[in-house]
Amino acid sequence: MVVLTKPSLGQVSLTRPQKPNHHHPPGIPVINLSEPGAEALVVRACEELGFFKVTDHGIPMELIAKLEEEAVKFFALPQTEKERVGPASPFGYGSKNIGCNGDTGWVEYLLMEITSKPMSHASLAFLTEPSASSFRSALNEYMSAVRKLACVVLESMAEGLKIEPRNIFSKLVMDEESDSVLRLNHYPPCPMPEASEGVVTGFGEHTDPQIISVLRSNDTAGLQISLRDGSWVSVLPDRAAFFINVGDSLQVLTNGRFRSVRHRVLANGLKSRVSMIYFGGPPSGERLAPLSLLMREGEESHYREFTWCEYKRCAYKTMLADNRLGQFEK
Ligand code: GA4
Repeated sequence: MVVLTKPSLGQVSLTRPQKPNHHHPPGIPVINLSEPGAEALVVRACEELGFFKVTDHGIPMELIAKLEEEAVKFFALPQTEKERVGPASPFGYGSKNIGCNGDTGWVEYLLMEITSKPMSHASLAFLTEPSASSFRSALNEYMSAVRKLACVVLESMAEGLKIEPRNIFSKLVMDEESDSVLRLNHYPPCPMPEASEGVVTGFGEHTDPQIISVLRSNDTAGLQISLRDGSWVSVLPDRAAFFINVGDSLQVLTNGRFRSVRHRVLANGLKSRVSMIYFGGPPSGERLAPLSLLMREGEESHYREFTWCEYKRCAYKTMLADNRLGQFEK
């Protein structure tokens, strides 16, 4: 049996508890992608929330469970073993510190770069060790399945928006050079200090910089999304489903029609939460600007053109909660 020593809260920041929301919280759209008319629901969800849940995604549960099991095994290793992976700057293992500008959370994680070459070539040397071969194969299988799912979703967005070609968005994440990331997060059960009023930040509020994020978690709650009025809605966990986030780059490509959703994760007092997220980004040199196909007559671009590489460079200088797109608004 593995016994984990109780982690200490240290300098992890607290999340201000919000006043109870008296009106009924709106539901999160649940979309079955193979259902007729799914495209229109996808577009509506991207416009209103920038977030929805996908069922009937076709990714076998075994493949998902295998990666979860490997992640749980990894996070149960002694701290010194985990740190051998190397710090997440930007790819590697991180604990409590997020990014490099002072953000902290009640979380530990592995960040991995996705390259067109199988994992052997990727950033984390430990994955090439023979003992890591089952972890590596679970990651590779999961990554290619989830990337395909991201494509199906991006193609249904294009279809719902009635723009062609159908792969106008998906080609950006399918490109050999696409700059995508896989993140495994572990939120250990958190000893709740009294001052926290039961609310400790697992991962602080932010929007994702990429085009699309595809998230899957175990059965532990914690994820919340923010509505336009600034209130937070808790997302019921569903280990069999995937959750889709619109990222900043897709907000730009649609000239603000799709909303890059602010979200955060609160720590749980009792159970640990494990999540795995694929962030689909464009190739480094890709120029991002609103698609002219989507512009109505007389509509002006809300953003100045920039390359993905330029956006990332700026993003890594910001703190999680910052409004990163603000710097690129016209
Ligand atoms: C948010 C989305 C992804 O998790 C991530 C994060 C990245 C990191 O954890 O290193 C960033 C964050 C994310 C946005 C602003 C910068 C960069 C931490 C941070 C403060 C991997 C990403 O691409 O951007």
